[in-house]
Formats: sequence, structure tokens, C-alpha cells
Amino acid sequence: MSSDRLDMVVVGAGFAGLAMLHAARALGLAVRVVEAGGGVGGTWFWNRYPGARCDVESMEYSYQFSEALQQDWVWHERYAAQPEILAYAEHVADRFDLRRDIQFDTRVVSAAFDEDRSEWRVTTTAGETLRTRFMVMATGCLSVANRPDLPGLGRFRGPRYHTGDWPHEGVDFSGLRVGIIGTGSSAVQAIPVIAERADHLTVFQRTATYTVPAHNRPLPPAESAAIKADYATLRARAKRTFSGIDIVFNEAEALAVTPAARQREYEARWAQGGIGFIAAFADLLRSAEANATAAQFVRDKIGEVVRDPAVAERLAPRHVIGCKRLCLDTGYWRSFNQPNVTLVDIAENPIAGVVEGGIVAGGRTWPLDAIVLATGFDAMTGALNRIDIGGIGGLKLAQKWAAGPRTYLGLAIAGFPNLFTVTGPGSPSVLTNMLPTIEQHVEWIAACVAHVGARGARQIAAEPGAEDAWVAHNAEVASRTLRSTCASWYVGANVPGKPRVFMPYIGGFPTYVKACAAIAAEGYAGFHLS
Ligand code: N01
Repeated sequence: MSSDRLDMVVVGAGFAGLAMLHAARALGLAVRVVEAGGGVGGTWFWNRYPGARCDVESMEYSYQFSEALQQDWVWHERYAAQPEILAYAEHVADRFDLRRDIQFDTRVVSAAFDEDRSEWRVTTTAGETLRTRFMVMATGCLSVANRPDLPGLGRFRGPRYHTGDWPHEGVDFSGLRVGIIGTGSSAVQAIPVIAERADHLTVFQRTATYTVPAHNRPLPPAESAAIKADYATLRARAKRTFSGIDIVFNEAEALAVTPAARQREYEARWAQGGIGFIAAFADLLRSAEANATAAQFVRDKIGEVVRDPAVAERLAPRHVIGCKRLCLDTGYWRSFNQPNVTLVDIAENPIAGVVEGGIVAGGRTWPLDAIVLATGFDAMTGALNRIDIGGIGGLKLAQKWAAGPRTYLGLAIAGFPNLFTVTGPGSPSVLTNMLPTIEQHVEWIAACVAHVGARGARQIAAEPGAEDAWVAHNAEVASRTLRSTCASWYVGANVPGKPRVFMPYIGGFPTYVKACAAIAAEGYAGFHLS
């Protein structure tokens, strides 16, 4: 056991962990980052499935903390693919000499708060116990794979893959009969690419998905140069929007305009491509009737592309559009016109099990050589709950969160002093552009830690009353939106037994940033320093 106490242990070397390390170093803190993977990049280190790409435009999906960095780095596509984003994370790590404080291939197993010393004792798979004043959980919102417990899966004789934990050397599906379970964002990206190579691709769909065209394209140097010439304007404009992304949120209501005007707006957004489609009208996520107009527009588009009407019908989603995360696609529906792609509706005919040679569903066996689980993640709480975290009086985090996550601002947890979460449940996180959201948290945490030091305090803890009020506010704003009405991972519905709570804060990025700033300005209102 090392006898030296660190100032900060950061868990995870994805974009959150890298930014936190950089900011903590600027404060002169002794920091160690503990990372399970063999490299930096978090999500983009693990999610190497075919077609993996970001759904936020690359000029925005990047750090702002260094003007030189954002001027120097060159993005090549409107939406960057996984290898380019990973290269960016690696560049950041090298450029700011971050690797020397990152311990790779190591997981944090437990963290226990020592109340007498006001420090965390952190054990890792490397067999060490680290002592640290502060802990920052930069563990990611979508980092623990959701692996369905399918009867017989272990008996399958071919390889199995999860999109969120893809082999680094890639997978060649040429000549193989591949089955993919799931039709969320990962599957929507992977299906067209796998279908190009596989002998046959069988898609097992439980819930049909809404997708909007990405219209990805190369990013001409002149276009990125124009943005870089005045990057601050784009960044500032983005921060004023609900999602922290530079899309135009139309203030008009769908039901207040004529059907023709509505159609024009949807068509324009469709031609533009991207998740801005759901911002076409202000009431789309407030009024079921308004929402139905957008949903029908997308269903009609499916019907225009998919040649077999029975397949088109099965691909047509019936739930509220935008309730589950909207997917961006490149040729997703077109894939179902290929003779080597079959759609199996497992909502009507659930998977009964897996046998040596394939998946059994709808009373027949679908013969397969490989299975891809595109079944998503134990989102937002999964990575935190699987670390044995013990706070004041030995209270376990998993126990505290048994009925759903409770945080103050998605940044701190009552009963767990000196511990911060980056983009934790209760913060806008996954409803926004993660990069600026991460930076806002990192800056807030760094300022808070500096404040604790400046006050000569050893400990800062969220007050239970402040946490209760924040949790109640979260629930109240969530209850006003249609987003909380379907079985999405936002509410934990994808993981059997997970409590159903709308986890991200849905009051909007600007409102949230204002709340965080006001709390800091009031001397960290709702926190107790000792
Ligand atoms: O995961 P998902 P994902 N039996 O949870 C199905 C981000 N992301 O990895 O809808 C059968 O969305 C499940 O069915 P259902 C993005 O935020 C971003 O695709 O629960 N099926 C669903 O179809 C995204 O939202 C990008 O009925 C089962 C699918 O598996 C998030 O990550 C790209 C099942 C899971 O979809 C997660 O996306 C990729 C079971 N037991 C990911 N369990 C971009 O930036 C689950 N399913 C573009």
C-alpha cells in the first residue's frame, strides 16, 4: 500500500477523466487516473463495432479548454467515426502529457470513506490501496454492457460479440450467417455495414426504432476553417440551446401551423439530417398529438424506402418519437431491401433461447455462425453501482440507490463526501453534447476543490435536504415531457429489475448551468464544508 496520500483519484480515462486530470493538474493537485482499458478514450476505446460514429457533429464534439487544440485538430467528416475520435482522445493525452498519471488495465474495486481522516481508500485490481482526499467518478454514462440472459447463450458454438466491447482487431463477417439482437443506435449503425459483408444477416427486433438520416459527408477544409475563424461564436450559440448543440430549436408549435407548413419543416430538417429533426417544433415532446405528426412523417419515409410492405410495417415504430434516443443512420432501412437481410419481430415472437447452431424464436431456429448483441448498456448508474462504494457510516451507494439514483446536481451525493460524479444521473449528460457537458462539470469540480482548499476545509458534502430538492425538481421536469413515457434506457427499462426513474436532468443545459453557477456563487449552497 502506498503511504502517500493523493489529492484526487479519477476513475476512467475517457473524455471526462482526461479533462479532469488536466484541470486538476492546473490546480497543482497530485492526481492518479485509474482506467480499466489499455488506452484512453472510454466509450471510443471500447465501442469499435462496424459503423460506430458520433451523432453530434465533429466540430462540436471536441474540447474547448484549449484554443490551440481546437485550432490545430482537423476533423475530416461531418460526423466523425470511432477511429478518428479515438485518435483525437489519444492526441489530447499526448499533447498534454496526461498518460504519466494514468494507470491503465486497472479497475477500481472499492472505495471507502475514512471519516476520521476525511479521505477515500480506494482498492484496485492491481492489488493496491490508494488514499486520496477527493474522488472523481468519470466512469461514463454508457460504459457497462447490458447482456441479456438468454437461455442457452453459453451453448452457442460460434463467436458472440457485444457492440460496446468489440474486438480491437475487428471482425470479418464475410461468408457468415450473422444474427444481431437489438435495433438501437449501435445496431442502426452496424447493420448496414455488417450486411455488406455477411452472407446473411438476421435482425432480431424487439422495438422498432425511429431513425433520421445522418447525411454524413466529408468536411471540406474551407468549412472547418470558417468555423475555426470564429469558434467562440459557435460554442456560445450551442451553449444557449436546450441540448448544448448548435441546432435550431423552432419555437413554433406543430399544432399551431398548417399541415403543409408542418410537412415543409419536417422535409427541411430531413434534408439537413441529424438529431435536430426532433427540434422541428416546440411541442413535439410535450404533446402526444403534435408528436404523432412527426412520428407519422418518419413512418411514411420508411414506407418510401422499404420495398416489402410487410417488412416496412414491422420496421415502423409506434411509440412516441424522441422518447427513446433518436438514431442517426446511413442506409439503415435500405439494408432491409437486400436479399441477405431478414427482420425477425421478437416482440411478437420472443427469443425462446439459443442453441448450438442459432437462435430460436417464433417456433423456428434461425441458423447462425455469429451473434452480435447490440443490446445497449446499464446506463448512468451501472458503472457506479458495480464499484463497492461506502460513504458515511458505511452506507453503500448501491444500497442508497436501490430505488433509483439520488444526487445533488448529478455532481455530488449526500453521505459520500469529497466524491464527485462527472455527468452523473441528475445532470443533463446524455441529453446534451457530452463534451461541453463534461467540461462544465470538470470546471465546476475543479473550482469547488479549490474552494475547499482555500477555506482550509478537509471535507465537502452535499446536504440531504438539497439533494432531496434536486431529486424532486428532476422528477417534476421529467413528468412534463413525453420522454419519460416509454421503456427507454433513460428510465432504466432495458435492464430487468432496474428501478424506473428518469435519470438525466431534462430541464435543459442553460438552466442547469445557471443552477450550478448560482450554487457555487452562493458559497456552494446545499453543501456542508467541514
Ligand atoms: O443501445 P440501446 P445502443 N432482448 O439500449 C434491444 C449511445 N450511442 O447501444 O428497445 C431483445 O439504445 C433493445 O430493445 P428495446 C446513444 O445514446 C450513440 O444501441 O429495449 N432485445 C434495443 O433495440 C444510444 O441511445 C451512438 O425493446 C433487447 C437494443 O437492444 C445509446 O448509446 C451510437 C434485449 C438496445 O438499444 C445506447 O445505444 C451508439 C433483450 N433482452 C450508441 N435487451 C451515436 O453517437 C435490449 N434489447 C450515433
